[in-house]
Amino acid sequence: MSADIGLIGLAVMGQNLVLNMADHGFTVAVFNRTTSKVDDFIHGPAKELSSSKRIIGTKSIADFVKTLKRPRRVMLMVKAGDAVDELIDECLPYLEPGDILIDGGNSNYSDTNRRTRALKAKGFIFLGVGISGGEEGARHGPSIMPGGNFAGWPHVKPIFQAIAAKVDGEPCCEWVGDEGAGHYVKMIHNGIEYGDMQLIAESYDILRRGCNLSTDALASTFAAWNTGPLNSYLIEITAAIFRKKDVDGEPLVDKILDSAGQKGTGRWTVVNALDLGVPLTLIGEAVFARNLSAMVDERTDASMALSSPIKPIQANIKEFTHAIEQALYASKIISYAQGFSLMRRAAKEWNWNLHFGAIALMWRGGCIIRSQFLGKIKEAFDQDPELASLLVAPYFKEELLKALPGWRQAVSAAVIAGCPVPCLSTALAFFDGYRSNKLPANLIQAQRDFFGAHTYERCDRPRGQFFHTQW
Ligand code: 2AM
Repeated sequence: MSADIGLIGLAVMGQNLVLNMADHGFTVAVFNRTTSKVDDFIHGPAKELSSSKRIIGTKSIADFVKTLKRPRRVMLMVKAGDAVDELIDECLPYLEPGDILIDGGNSNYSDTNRRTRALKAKGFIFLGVGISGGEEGARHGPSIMPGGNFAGWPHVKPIFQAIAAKVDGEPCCEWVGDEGAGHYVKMIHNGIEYGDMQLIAESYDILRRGCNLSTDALASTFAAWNTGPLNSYLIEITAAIFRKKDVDGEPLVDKILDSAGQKGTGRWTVVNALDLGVPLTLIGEAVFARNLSAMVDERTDASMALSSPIKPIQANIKEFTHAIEQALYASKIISYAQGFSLMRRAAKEWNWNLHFGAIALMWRGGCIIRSQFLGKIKEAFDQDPELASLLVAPYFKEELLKALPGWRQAVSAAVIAGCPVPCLSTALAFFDGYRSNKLPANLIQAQRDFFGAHTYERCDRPRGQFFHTQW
């Protein structure tokens, strides 16, 4: 009984988390269904740490559980879905009430809601923990978003905060909320990541196909953007991608097939937004843009039938590049504002006490969307935790209004040139819609009343009175 925590599931993320925990002085027991992977790990990447007994390999769940200190902390890093339920069922006979099961995989928050409740009823503590940062993050400091049964938090807090990324000395790991809140916030993180990536891709497209910029010039442009308000991991790696040459010396990015994959968390985010009635337009467009990109053959046929649209953009490239930077920045503000609005709505729906400043801080380092910008979001929520939308926070309001002329210029130039900019343009449409005290929904209400007697409210009468007209 010497291990501080046990981890089941030795794929790369699992392995790297174990190494990270052991590096921070924790003793970790490991198990994997295919037990040869335990040997491979113990004799491979974990060799040094296992010879000093920091990492203990086991070959059965019974042996695995025997090595754990009480209350036992069992972390699962396995494929989301049935595997998690199966493993929980396999572990339970060896555990006792008060032991803690932790799901660190990419589970759907509704599964985590269900598991937290079911295990609580049996006396066990369940935590659903979102982890972001990929393989590198897991090894050297991920962003960790814990939720579930709060009773488990004190037992894992020292471990998770030790291994998480740090920004200004603060760990990118704080309690998120009850039941599936941790996995929910991780899902939103992934949705925002879809949006950020699509915004960057659209900016690239305008500059590459619209303005005919070389990949070297693109690399310099993105590197310069990375020193300003767009400073972030994704902008940084984008500059590096543009610099990378293939074996023949040509830019590698030009040779990569333009068909984007997805694992589904972006889609989950958008489906959830539709269910909760929150206009998450930017991430929605980002998911659809990936869908459209994947229709490679159909697009190829259509490009011949309809002829490709691009007309060169004639502009002062320095000024125009700055306009795109502003469009990208403003659209990013819109996307995060939409994402935080969705979380606020979800918190109400499931009675989660979400701290939005803490969430922004968790994303500030370690994860894929990490950026300076998230520090500003944290400040905005620190100043006003009840903020209705980031768009009306004093700092972001100023930033949006400053960026607006460049944003309009970039979007309209893209539209005229025929460069598809679904996310940059939906962001602008949302901004203009959000700040309109008149939208054309009066006509929609008239139509609904016309064909279906759905009734309407009137501007010149109090809310809540409904009228019907014989049209
Ligand atoms: P494996 O090595 O035996 O396949 C990522 O796929 C991780 O999840 C791997 O460690 C894998 O174990 C594990 N995994 C997937 N399905 C599982 C299941 N039903 N039971 C236990 N582990 C599972």
